[in-house]
Amino acid sequence: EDGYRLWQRYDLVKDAKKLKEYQGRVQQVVIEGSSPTLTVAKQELQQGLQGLLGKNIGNSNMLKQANSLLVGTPQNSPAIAALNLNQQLGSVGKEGYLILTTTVNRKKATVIAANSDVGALYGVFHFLRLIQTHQPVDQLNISNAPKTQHRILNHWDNLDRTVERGYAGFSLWDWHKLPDYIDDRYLEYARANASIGINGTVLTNVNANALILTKPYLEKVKALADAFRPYGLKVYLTARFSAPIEIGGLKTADPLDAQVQAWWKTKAEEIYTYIPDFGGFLVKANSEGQPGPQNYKRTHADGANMLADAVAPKGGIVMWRAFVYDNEVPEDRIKQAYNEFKHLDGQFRKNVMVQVKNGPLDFQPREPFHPLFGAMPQTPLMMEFQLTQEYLGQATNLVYQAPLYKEVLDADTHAKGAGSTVAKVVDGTLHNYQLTGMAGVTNIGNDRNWTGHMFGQSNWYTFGRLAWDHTLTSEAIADEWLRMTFNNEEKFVSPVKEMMLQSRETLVNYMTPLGLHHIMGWSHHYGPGPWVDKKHRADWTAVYYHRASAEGIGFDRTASGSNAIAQYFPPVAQKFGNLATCPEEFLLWFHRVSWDYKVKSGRNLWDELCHRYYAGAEGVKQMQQTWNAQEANVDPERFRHVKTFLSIQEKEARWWRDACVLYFQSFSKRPIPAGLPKTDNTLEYYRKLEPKFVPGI
Ligand code: BDP
Repeated sequence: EDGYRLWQRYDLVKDAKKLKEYQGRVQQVVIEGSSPTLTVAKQELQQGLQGLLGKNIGNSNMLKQANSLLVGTPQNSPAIAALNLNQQLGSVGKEGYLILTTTVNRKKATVIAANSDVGALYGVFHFLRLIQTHQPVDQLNISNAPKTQHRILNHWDNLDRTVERGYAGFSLWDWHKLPDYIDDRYLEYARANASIGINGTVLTNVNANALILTKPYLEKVKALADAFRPYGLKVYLTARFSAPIEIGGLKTADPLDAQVQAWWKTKAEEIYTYIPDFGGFLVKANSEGQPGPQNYKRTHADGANMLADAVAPKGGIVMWRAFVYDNEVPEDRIKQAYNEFKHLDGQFRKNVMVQVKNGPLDFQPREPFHPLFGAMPQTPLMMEFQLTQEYLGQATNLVYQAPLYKEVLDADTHAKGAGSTVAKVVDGTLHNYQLTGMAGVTNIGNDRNWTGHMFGQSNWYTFGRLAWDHTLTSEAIADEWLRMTFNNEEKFVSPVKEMMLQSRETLVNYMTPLGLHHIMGWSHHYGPGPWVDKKHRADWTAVYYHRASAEGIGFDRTASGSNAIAQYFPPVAQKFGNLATCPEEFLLWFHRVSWDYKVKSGRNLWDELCHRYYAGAEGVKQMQQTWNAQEANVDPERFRHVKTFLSIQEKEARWWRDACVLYFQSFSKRPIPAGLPKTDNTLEYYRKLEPKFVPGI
């Protein structure tokens, strides 16, 4: 039990009554057509049903008996075509599916029907999930389709197999052995993604290496693309903007230069000879030292459009990232993306999406939503979430991120009045985007359990589920994941789900309560570093963001300060900009307040800050208690793994608490409120403790 099987475990249904019911319902699998994707669907059903139902379910290409499971499309299955599902199928699109309890040839049957083979495969995974989570399957009338088109993992994987901000071992892609050796793991990876509806993967780091675009590497990429294709998983690459110079021998990478444009066109054509369904490019340009169009005094639109034109003939897309900041340190870094992109609205080609991080800074434990959402009605904006926990304790901290993602997706931009949620921007319904998507910077590596922390798997799972359907609740996703990954016993699921749901708020409390941000260790971003100052860029320090002094703490982003709030639509700007209405979780993000400022609890700010830090550390102790009480309900291996990691997390939470409380106390000059225990060590001790190196940078 090392976690390798993820949520795809298919162990025998333990509840005898349910087992009987399921066995009765599925006596035969009928798949009439044949294609690589349908073969995968067949194998999945065989493996899944054999495991879950404890018996070999026969396969047939003809429906002969009652209680069959009929899978396919009207094109490849005469039996499905005869059901006349056209109207219902018309509403589920290319990748959606129907799961229906019905009669076929006067025999009771369950039908999984779709418009494409991959739609049928998604339906198969849904059906298996119903059994895995002990749902009834005798009266099904399911119609399901994804809410975003491009549901894409972003691997920040380097060609030497190190992973930027990766905490789960090395890259899955074994470039050295590719293209000849196809590791089973590639197939397991594709299968896991298909099971949650992920349909694309960017193989390489956004801090890109042009070598990936050379012939030997394209041959390797082709091998991966071929392995993933049956699972509906398309391959994308990152494009280094200066590639025409580095591997093309040109003197410039100016996007308006005809030779440069021709180079990219030829390069794209070459890529499509290897990978006919190549998805397109993801680009980080003019950010953190990466080359880009601004090197030639061109705009992001110029750069994106050049690449878009190169991939357009074959249906490729360009995902151009809005995570930009240049060498000039601005008065407020979080304003830059909006300033650089908003005025370009309408200037991008139709096959470009601008990929925007969930918040305007950088994947902090909590940020308000990015003000670009809602501000670019003519440019499809793609959401970028980070699954890898760069700023969230990395691989040792248990943080279920669904509440973070949901908080952003459900936030109201007011772009077109109340109810203009970020989710509606991203799914295209608000501005009628023709392209839609969500990206997740993965937490996957070659660790046996894939994600380093066993519970990191839940964030991969969540990303897929939310990219498919952002209306799912954090609770529902946790429930599914726990049942599939561990077991269906209420005494396990209910307390552990509660623990997951609390975990993100607990982490915010012990790291960055009340809207604090970017106060972690220098460069590696691990552990507390509120004292970090005097680096070569002020906006890479902590003091730039918290601005603590004897008077108070926080970053004034209202009109009296950087006025970043003006980037939001007026109702949002008013809410955030007014101390009385600003949600407390964003207090120090938007406001600079005195230590004596009274918060909602009735405490002054200093006391509240201390209480939050202590509550966070206490919260981890509660997580430990919850987990320890589950010893009898979990296999010893995974029990021990999580238990050990929680004890690391407990130490780290105290480390954060003490370091931050002591550091901020050196400004507030106030005592730690009565009743709270003493810190474990001195501020000096914690300052020295800050690690100089941790892996995964
Ligand atoms: C930051 C990471 C850095 C990435 C950058 C990005 O610290 O390693 O390259 O984001 O998103 O969070 O490009």
